[in-house]
Order: sequence, then structure tokens, then C-alpha cells
Amino acid sequence: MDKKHKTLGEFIIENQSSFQYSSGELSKLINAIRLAAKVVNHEVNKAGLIDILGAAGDTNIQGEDQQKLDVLANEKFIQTLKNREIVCGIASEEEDDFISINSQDEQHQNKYIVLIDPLDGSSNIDVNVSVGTIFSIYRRVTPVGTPVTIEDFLQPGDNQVAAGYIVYGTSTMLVYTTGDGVNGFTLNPAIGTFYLSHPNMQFPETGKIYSVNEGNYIHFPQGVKDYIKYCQQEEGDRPYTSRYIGSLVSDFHRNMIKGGIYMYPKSSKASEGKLRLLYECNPMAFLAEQANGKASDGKGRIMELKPTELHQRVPFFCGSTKMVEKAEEFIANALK
Ligand code: P6P
Repeated sequence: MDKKHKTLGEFIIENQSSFQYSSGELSKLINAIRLAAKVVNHEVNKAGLIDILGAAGDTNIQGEDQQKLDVLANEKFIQTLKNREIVCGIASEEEDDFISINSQDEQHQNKYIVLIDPLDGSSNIDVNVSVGTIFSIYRRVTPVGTPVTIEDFLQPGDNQVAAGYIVYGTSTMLVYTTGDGVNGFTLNPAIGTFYLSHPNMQFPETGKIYSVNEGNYIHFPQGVKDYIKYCQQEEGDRPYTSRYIGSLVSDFHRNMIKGGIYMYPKSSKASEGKLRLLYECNPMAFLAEQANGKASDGKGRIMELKPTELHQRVPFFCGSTKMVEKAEEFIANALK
């Protein structure tokens, strides 16, 4: 690896002072996520080799079969975050309720909460397609030293202090923001070190890729159907290319590099869409806006929504600004 690529550890130290809450705890938190990412990466990469595939027999609150790697990733991230006494609460796609962590050390009452989707796209695991981890970090809103409440988790996305994802793909990358742009780090598995490989990631203002599960087309609202047809028309720089991996993190990552839009609209089958606001849409929206992109529920900014429950779902349109705005335009016109 070229000497000029600094490590994630060096980057965190260099940028700690620029972070407005520079207590050092956030740096420790990002470091904890880095460690958990390496452990999960190791398991994901050998999933086909040991008897870890196949449903763990349980189903999570979403009613989805829990793959054993889902369970393992969930346990690893929760355990790593708990052990470091940095956070006071954790919520996970794989946990019905939030987890309250009371510090043993009265002096160091922790003030951060973390929401995670420990292994997004897990249905792709046994077909060897990329999966990812998504995380979202807030400061608590209830008094430090008291047990966290649901209010600490039901904050609008605009309150996030950090967010990011790990994509376990052809290479493993950690991409995150603390509100000062988006930076991508690639893991060198030979030495277990993340290196800054994609500094200051930015969505192109527009693009030619649209990502949606077109198998749901007949169930979409009219405005979404109209936008999809617009993408397919022979005119100007269209038709666009349709690319849908079935893994939000992977589709988002490709679109951020190449330009594009990801859509998971509501439909007659899913009245609020499928994606969860707190640990999928808000963190990806924070990254999108920090990378000069846009994230909408079809009408307005995702990060302005006031959450009402831990696992609530919202329609999600995210990516290159001009493409998200065009989709919003078609949705609005169809309602007139
Ligand atoms: P569908 C994975 O379960 C996920 O949450 C996203 O990562 C992905 O984009 C989407 O759902 C796929 O859902 O209904 O198109 O299979």
C-alpha cells in the first residue's frame, strides 16, 4: 500500500480536534466499530467454508429468517460497543427493544447511543453477494447518568453526530462521516489495517443508474411508475442503466462513486416501504447529504422526520441530487 495512504487510526486522531464534541469518546467509538468490522469481515469472508450458513432457526422482529451471520454480526457489534463503556444505549435491527448500558464508573457516564443494522442484505450471504453493516450515532438527550429512554433513540436524523457503513464486497471498506465530509477506508486483510483510499467522497450531481426492485413496479404509486418510465425513455442521456444488487449499502456505494439513485418506494404491498428510518435511512441520508447528494421520502428530507417508533419504515429515495429531485417532481405531479 502506498505510503501516502494514512490509516484509519491516524485519520481519527488527526481529525479529532475538528470534531465539535472532541471529548475523544467519539474517536474511541469509531475505533470500536473498526474492530467489530474486522471480526465480522473475517466471518463473512469464510461463511461458505464453515457451517454458519442457513437460518439460525429464529426470526427477527421484521419477521425475516435470521441467518446465523446476522446473529453473529449483531452479537459482535453489541459486545464490542458494550465492552468499551463508550455508549449508554444500543438499538439494532436484530433486537426487538433497545439495550441500556449503565457505566460501572460513575465518573465516565457515557453520552452516545448507537443504532445498527448489523448485516444489511443478509439474504445475499448464501449466494456470495455483497452485504453491509450500517451505523448511526447520536448524543443522548436524557440526563447523563440515568438509564436511556426511547426518546434517546427517536431523534431526527439531523441530530446524528456520526454515521457510516462497512461494505463486505470485493474489498471491505469502512465509509463514514462525523459531519465534515465522507471518507472511505479500504481494509488490507493481510495486515488488518484500514487505509484512507477514498478521501472526500462526493455524489456526482447527476447520473445514469437507477436502483429499484422493478418486480414491484405494478404496486408502486403512479409518480414512481412515471419516474421509472422516464429513466427508460430514449431521450437525451437516457435510457439510464438499471442496477439493483439487493444490498442497500452496495447500491448506495456504487451510486456515490458513479452517480445514480436508489429507490425503495412505498407500494400497495408495503404502505411505508421496507427500509427502516433509524438504522438504514437516516445514516445513509447523513452520508448522502455530506457527499452533496440528497435523501428523501419522496416529499421531503429524510433527516427532518421525527421518528415515532424504533423499527418504523419509510419510503426512501437517495443519491445524486438532480435524480432525487426529478423523482420528487414526478411524485408531486402525479398527486396534482
Ligand atoms: P427487496 C436488504 O434486506 C434490504 O434492506 C436492502 O439492503 C435492499 O436494498 C432491500 O432490502 C432489498 O429488498 O424487497 O428488493 O428484496
